[in-house]
Amino acid sequence: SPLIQRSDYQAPAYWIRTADLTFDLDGAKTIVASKLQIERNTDLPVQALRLHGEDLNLLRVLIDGQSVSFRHEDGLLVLDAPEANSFVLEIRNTIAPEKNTQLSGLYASGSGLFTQCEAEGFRRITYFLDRPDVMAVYSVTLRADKKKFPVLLSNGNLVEQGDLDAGRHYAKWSDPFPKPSYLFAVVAADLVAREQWVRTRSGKDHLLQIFVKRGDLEKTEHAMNSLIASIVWDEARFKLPLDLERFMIVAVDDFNMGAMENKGLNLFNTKYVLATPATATDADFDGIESVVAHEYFHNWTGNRITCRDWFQLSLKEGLTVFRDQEFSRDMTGSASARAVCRIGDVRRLREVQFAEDAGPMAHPVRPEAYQAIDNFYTATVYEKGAEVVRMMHTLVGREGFAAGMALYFQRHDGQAVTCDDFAQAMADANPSSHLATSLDVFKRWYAQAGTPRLTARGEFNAEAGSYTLTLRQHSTPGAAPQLLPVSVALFGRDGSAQPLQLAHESGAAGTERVLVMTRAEHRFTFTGLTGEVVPSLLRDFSAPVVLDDGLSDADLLVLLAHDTDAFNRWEASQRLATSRLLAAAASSQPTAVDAAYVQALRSVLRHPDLDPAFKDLALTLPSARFLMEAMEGVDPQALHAAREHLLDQLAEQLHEDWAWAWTAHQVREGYSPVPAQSGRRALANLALAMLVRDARRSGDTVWPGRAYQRCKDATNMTDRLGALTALVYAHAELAEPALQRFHAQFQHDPLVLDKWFMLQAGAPERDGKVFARVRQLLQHPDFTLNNPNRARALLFTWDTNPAAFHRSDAAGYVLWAEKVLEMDSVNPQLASRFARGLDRWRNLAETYRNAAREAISRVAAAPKLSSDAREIIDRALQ
Ligand code: B3K
Ligand code: ZN
Repeated sequence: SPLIQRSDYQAPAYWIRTADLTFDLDGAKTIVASKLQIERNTDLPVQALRLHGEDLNLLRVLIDGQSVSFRHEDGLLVLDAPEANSFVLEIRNTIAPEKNTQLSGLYASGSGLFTQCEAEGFRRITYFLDRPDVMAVYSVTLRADKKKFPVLLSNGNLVEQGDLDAGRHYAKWSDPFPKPSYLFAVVAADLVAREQWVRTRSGKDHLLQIFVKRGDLEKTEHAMNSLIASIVWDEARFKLPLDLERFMIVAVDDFNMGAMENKGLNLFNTKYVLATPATATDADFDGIESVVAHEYFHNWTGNRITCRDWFQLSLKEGLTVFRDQEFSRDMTGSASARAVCRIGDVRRLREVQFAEDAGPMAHPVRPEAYQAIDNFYTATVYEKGAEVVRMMHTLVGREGFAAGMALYFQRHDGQAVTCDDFAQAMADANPSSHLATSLDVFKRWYAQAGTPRLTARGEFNAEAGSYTLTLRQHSTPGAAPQLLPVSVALFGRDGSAQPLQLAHESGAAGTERVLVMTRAEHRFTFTGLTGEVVPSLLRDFSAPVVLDDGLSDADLLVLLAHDTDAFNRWEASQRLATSRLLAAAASSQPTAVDAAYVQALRSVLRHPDLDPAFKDLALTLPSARFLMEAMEGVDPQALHAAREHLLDQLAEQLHEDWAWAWTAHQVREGYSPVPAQSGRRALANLALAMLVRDARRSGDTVWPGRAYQRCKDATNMTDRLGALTALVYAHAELAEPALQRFHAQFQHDPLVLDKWFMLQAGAPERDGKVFARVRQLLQHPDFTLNNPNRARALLFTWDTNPAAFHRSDAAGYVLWAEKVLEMDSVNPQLASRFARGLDRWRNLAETYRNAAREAISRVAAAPKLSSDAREIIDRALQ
């Protein structure tokens, strides 16, 4: 397919004002009748009416009641321009939901029918101007067999329902808000709902409903609480109220992503709705809270104001991720738990987005061109996009940001707009901020791909009592300097925070401030210092860059012990680990870990005041995925061996400390997924994993026995899975019986079974056992490529598990190529995601690189490849 360019944007030649749709729903064949009120866009010359349509069976086309001639051109239905500027177009077509394995458009999942229209799924339902700047008011009539499909839902308000002949029934829905087609949704299924009425500040009552399969109702409490909390938060923080009489969430088993913000009718992957303490982990509870919030927040940022075109995707996604991150932080209720959220977000950003930005799929937050838009729902658009919004927040402050949001809604409510419009509103509401005064420099964040590098070097002048910090940014080749907010503090060697008085300034100095870079190089001189200092830069990760601050181990140990910014304190632990791991991976001898580092980790673990969740993060080594980005010509096996060896040493040398940590962090209260409990569980489970690992060396049977016992009698999934993980990751003998028990116990719960697959596919490789297990699991009766969650649990976990995937015998790549092709014939969106497991092949050591190239070329040579997969594969080889 051709490349779509951002610069080619043109307003639509026609507007669709209203869409009156009637569905005769049936899994094998659904009849769609569409009646559209259309107006010609008189700003443009008269031209043919071109409608998108894909996999449709067209029955008839009428304009103002008269049949007209039409033709098909490059997947478009083309009608000669009607004479009238305003007319009614009627179309009748059929579709086959049960054959729709792509899960885009109307498809079957279990015994129900569901839709997914973003980005371009509506055209798989009926012919339409399927682009986000065409916004219509929809009324929808659904007719179906009442027994099979007792629940019939669409966007907006239910206006009528009743029975029809032959065991059929109908429901009429009407949505007063004009919306783009990607926000359209229909559900026809046998479901039950948890319901709750809420009153917003204006005194209006609203009905909230969460629809799930019979039997799942008791698993929806957390989702409902998260929804209510989101409503309250958005009204309090941004004065954005719920504007709908009815807000529905529907859970579906087969879903390509997490969830979808259809107006008033969100569709959710069951993974982000269903949770009980017995079946979901602390992380699952957090995931539900953040995805429910994310989709709810889209109701304003995405739905009330939407995107003009798909290049602007980050307008709604970056902003909405920022909003859900802020929500999750606010929900934690403590400063240290907020920092833990931030660390988690940055960890994902650096593992996934930085890698993306360094590979063949690198693109700006606002991409310039695409072949398949579904390939651009990326970590860059979402997570880096959220960092861009966060930097705006840092530059204008909390109040200023709220003012910018208010101006954005005042200007653009009800419109389809661009990233520029958002940045402009933020700047105009804060005219004296750096954002406004350097808006063009700031906006390079939208236009330039790649992760900037920031080097920082400091010089202390004892005579003058001053410290000069030189900051220099290195953009990727061809890119211009970007605006970087650099949050900074200085610590004395004794760990005391120093005043930050710039040379030309007077007045009281604080101990933390944000330096703003708008050029390649800046120099800042701080005065009034009495001794050497250690700089703490990019606090709370104030800009998404790679920092080279040249700090020594001694400096990092000061920060690890004393930094008042929890993020940088954690970062010090990661930096100490990273330098050791990279050195070990590069050396051919096993490297003995140094006592100073072990002692520093012990101090963190035993620290009387630090939060257990923080300790868990600080004592967790950087992932191999993260480390691979810090190297060139990566040998994944050598890196894995180095990481395993360091873990073994930490398990041994901190044995007593781990044993203490396990005992000291048991949670005795009844289960609740709150940070005060989840942090203790996380640390206890890390300790258990280290103790079971160390048993492999010592021959101890007590800790594996304890872990096995915990697998049996744990009262919540976090602890059960934690214990099982300890056994499986250590390749303990008891892992097998524990896995079997777990399977027997949860075989009827698909979401728990996903964890069972994931755990085995994600285990640290040892003697090829994990890879062999993955092959075996592909044949397991519970495995299927048709369910995206299951495919992801096994295959995506495996192709991001470095040592189980990057094998020196290339067998991993051979399997990868086979599965890309197999998946592509079922579900192209899923296949193209999976295909990205080899994105960074050029960064591998030569033997891996050659084998990877061969596997990618094999996929490229396949006679039939979807445009989704084609784009990924072509870019990989470019
Ligand atoms: N907007 C949807 C993502 C749609 C993905 C289409 N391939 C979910 C979200 O970001 O909220
Ligand atoms: Zn979103």
